[in-house]
Amino acid sequence: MPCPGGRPRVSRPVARVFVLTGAGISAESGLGTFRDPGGLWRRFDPMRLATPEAFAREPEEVHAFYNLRRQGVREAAPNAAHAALARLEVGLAARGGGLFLCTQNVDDLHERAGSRSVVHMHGELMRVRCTACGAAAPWAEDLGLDTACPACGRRGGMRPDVVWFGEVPLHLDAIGDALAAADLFVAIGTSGAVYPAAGFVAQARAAGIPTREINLAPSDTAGLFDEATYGPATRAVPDFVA
Ligand code: BJW
Repeated sequence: MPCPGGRPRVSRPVARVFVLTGAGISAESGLGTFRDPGGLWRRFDPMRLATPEAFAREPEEVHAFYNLRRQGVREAAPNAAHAALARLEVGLAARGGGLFLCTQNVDDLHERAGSRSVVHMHGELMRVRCTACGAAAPWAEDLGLDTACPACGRRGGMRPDVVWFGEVPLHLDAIGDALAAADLFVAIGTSGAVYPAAGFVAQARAAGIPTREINLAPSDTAGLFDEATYGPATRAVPDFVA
């Protein structure tokens, strides 16, 4: 198959594509990013809302923040960039290859655009987890101190099933294996400010895997990419997939 997105640095067929997405891919669906002007972490202190310590100290404040975010996700619709990645998954599979779609986003817009396999390394806003028994379950409604765990019945310990600062991201073994086996690494709409995801491009480079950035503007790690396209995701991602 032709190489999506231009000439690879190492000449070999592109069959296994590793795509890392960030908040920028959902920006044109109306979901705010974190670090752009007006972004969530410009308006709210992440240390007061997105750490386990913050949840232990001020659970009601944390619930209110995530209830608002959940409402935003419910009201948002996937955009042309999400749809293009769903098409890429089908196209690569038809050619005997595969897409490993790893998202830092906690929204469900990739799934609603038709992507069948999505790895949420920072968890999912539309799921809850019980801090008492560990059970996790789908949850699209508001969450509060009075919410009972569907598994153990305990109240007061339900939290959004997302990964906060200081917590270990999810699925790191599968992500590491997929990255090592990839023929192309593509980062879309992520600032490269948060680790370990920000380190994936360096890992890919060290393994000789060609790398491409698609973003509105150069990210913090832009210098590590072989190729880049700068523009809105709804235009740049469909162009890359075509
Ligand atoms: C567009 C666009 C358009 C706009 N089209 N593009 C020093 C001090 C303290 C901690 C650390 C430290 N150094 C490292 C750490 C660890 C820490 C970290 O990285 N901190 C940094 C801030 C320095 N990391 C962690 O704590 C992680 N855990 C960890 O490291 O565990 C240890 C461990 C690791 C591995 C193995 C074993 C142990 C956990 C990080 C959890 C991050 N959680 C959040 C919140 C999730 C829940 C929620 O949503 O509320 O995840 S923070 C937030 O940032 C969210 C995102 O997934 C993540 C990344 O943000 P993203 O997606 O890049 O968004 P932005 O806003 O930053 O960028 C948007 C981009 O889009 C921009 O570039 C725009 O240009 C672009 N864009 N519009 C295309 N239309």
